[in-house]
Amino acid sequence: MKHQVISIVLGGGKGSRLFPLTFSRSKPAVPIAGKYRLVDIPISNCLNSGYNKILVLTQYNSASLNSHIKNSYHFDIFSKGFVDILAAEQNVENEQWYQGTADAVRQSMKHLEKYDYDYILILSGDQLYQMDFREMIDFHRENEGDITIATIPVNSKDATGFGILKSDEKGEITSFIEKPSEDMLGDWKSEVSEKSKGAGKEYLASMGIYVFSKNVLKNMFKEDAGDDFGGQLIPNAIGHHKVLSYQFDGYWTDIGTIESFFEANMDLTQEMPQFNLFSSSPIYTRARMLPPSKVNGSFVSKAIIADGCIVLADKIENSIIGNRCRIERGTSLKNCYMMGADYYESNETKIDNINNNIPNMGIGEYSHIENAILDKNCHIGNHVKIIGGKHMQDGDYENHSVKEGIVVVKKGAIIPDGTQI
Ligand code: ADQ
Ligand code: ADP
Repeated sequence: MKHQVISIVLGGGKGSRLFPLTFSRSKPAVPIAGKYRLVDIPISNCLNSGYNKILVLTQYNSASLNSHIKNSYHFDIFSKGFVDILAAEQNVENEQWYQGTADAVRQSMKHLEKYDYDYILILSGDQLYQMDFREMIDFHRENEGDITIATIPVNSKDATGFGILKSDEKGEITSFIEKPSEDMLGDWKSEVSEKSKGAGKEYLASMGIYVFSKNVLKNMFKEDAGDDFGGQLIPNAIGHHKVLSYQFDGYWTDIGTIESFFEANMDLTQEMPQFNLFSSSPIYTRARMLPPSKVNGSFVSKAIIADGCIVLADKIENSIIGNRCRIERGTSLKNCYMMGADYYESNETKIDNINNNIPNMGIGEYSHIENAILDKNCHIGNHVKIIGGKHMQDGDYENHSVKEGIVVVKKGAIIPDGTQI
């Protein structure tokens, strides 16, 4: 009989590292790559692996996540598939929000009771990768694991941001340390492939992707094995359960900060990006029925232009232009992620804009924008100059924030003609 898998996507706590993109929406709903949302990545990996029972756990059940899931994922009734959102809820037994990743799953276990399943697949909501989870589940089954952790070799600089582990020759994990400091790393090198060694990646990191056999997780929750997977539950399991390392050798990146989010998006504009959007395993998202984009008189290089855009710009380089963007003539963009708009402005609204001295949605004429993320529905005027770079101090202002030299213009911001940032 075919085994049954339930997938749980950890949709995020506060998402404060992605602020201001998470100011008015939950982390899974943050737009990436011009037309997707973060949550589409783990969901698509599940669907492409044939696993269609998916729960997304989030602290903030914002309207946009709900509408995205509702409008994107439809299953025929015979498939018994679903993508459901579980937001942290207060109830008689529990007045607190999720206390950590394991606590989020613990509090959701009651919703799982009604389903038949053999394995729980736990995924992070803020990672960019393509993985066939069937191979990981097969590895877990064949090696009779209780818990299997997907792992990847990393260098010493990155190692401090991850759970680092060591395993024996059979792949059984013998020790695990969550986010060690650099001076603790000495003993933690692992045997890795020559290729990884050559790249200086000699530490084996947890990817935060776990397979649990059904009763193992249930029993660990009964024993109160801790609120966080990396901090307590996984280290507590070692020595008591068979915990296996499943080494992954594809592209995988954590996109939990503005800097890593920006880099991952910018990489997609390269000739040979590390993440392949043009693969036979599609990334699913909402089908929006938008017209194809129109470009007129622009020099465009290394750019991704999503649907429904009108681009008259002078130059677009190394940039992602999201759905429904409008960019007027004379304007240039370099190293930008413009997320797009949720709707087109009507002619009446445009007349109101003129009367109220508000630029139309999109970017006006002769503006120049570099090293920036423009959140959705921005109104950026004519002759605006926004030039991010490492010279800038981090800060948060009314209409924009600066993080690691990247300017993030807030959702719906109005940036008048002639503004310089
Ligand atoms: P981190 O990513 O730092 O390390 P964490 O911040 O706990 O761990 O987040 C894991 C995932 O769960 C993220 O997608 C996050 O948004 C989400 N999450 C966090 N708190 C949540 C909550 N209260 N409710 C719902 N979702 C929540 C983890 C592991 C490391 C491993 C890295 C790999 O702990 O061992 O190396 O992932 O990225
Ligand atoms: P996001 O989470 O990306 O910031 P939302 O989910 O809040 O965006 O908004 C997306 C949806 O809201 C779109 O489907 C769009 O149809 C609708 N929408 C938002 N604002 C407006 C508006 N002013 N007029 C018409 N539709 C709107």
